[in-house]
Amino acid sequence: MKSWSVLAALIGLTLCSCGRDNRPVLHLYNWSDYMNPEVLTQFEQENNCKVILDNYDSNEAMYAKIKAGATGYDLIFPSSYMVSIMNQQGMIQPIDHAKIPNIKYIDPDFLHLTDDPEMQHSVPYMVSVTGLAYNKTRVPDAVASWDMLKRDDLTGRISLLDDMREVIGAALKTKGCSLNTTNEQELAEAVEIVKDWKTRIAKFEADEYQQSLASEEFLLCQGYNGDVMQIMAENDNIGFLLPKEGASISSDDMVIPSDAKEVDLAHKFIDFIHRPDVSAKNMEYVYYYSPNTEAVKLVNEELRTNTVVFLTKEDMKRCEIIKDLGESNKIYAKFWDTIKSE
Ligand code: SPD
Repeated sequence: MKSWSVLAALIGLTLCSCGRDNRPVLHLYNWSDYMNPEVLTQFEQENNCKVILDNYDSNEAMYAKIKAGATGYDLIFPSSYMVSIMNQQGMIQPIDHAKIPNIKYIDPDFLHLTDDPEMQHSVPYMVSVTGLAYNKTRVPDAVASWDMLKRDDLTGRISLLDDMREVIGAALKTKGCSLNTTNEQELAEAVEIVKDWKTRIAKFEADEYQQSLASEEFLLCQGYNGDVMQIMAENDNIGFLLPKEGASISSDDMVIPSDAKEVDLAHKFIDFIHRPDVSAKNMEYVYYYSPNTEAVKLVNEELRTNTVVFLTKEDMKRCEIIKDLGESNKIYAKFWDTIKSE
């Protein structure tokens, strides 16, 4: 009997010590398909910590969750206009540059595009542009225009992003307007355009359109360049078009929430992600551009010459960055509700 209880105690002790993990945990909240998992593992190994990653599919969804009281995140990746909103509402904390030596690699030419050029409370992560993904065989006559969304022959095989600024912004571009307009007449006209597009779409979708494109369920999708490039890398039949009327460009930035627990580790992560070798490895996996002057020299030739990811100067001229519109943000939200509810 005695030897059995000793054995049981030993097993219990072993299980207990195996199950214990005293490493600090870094909680990330990022867009889906936006991070190389190997890079996360490498950070865990180099810093003897654990990383937990949660995903969201729009700035507004992330903001609503945090506003509703979700806590526990140490690093979030909102687009620049959302960084501005979160900063004004005291939701994020200052960035300590002394803890991020690799911040010197951030391209200064790029910083003018963000809402926080001094990087006081955010550090750029990746850049995305929004265009149209399409199936080359099934839509061989596709053209680079938002008017593709008016094609009746594609009814039921189209998706639009579930993202108010992206969708209303695209409609504004078709009218030759800024995607940051606060003119209610222009916005009302854009809303009518979106309502017309809505009659042909299968759904508003920001998370699973890649799979639906690959399976040919959807033939035309509004999507982010890197997301589409991830499919194109494995499927020659998918193409990406940057509409001639203009498109949005977004800087998705890293911010530390005010209530973050692992503030030092979050700074370490920002520094790590901008270490040129790590940044290059991340870019090669996600197919998005990171404004890191040294990393862009390290990415493989195939990526560096890829004009879906590394836009040409001509394409860049057609892009406009989404801005925080202050009180007028509410007008977009009101119009978006009308679009979604009808
Ligand atoms: N997989 C999604 C990557 C996010 C790209 N940026 C989104 C910008 C929204 N304005």
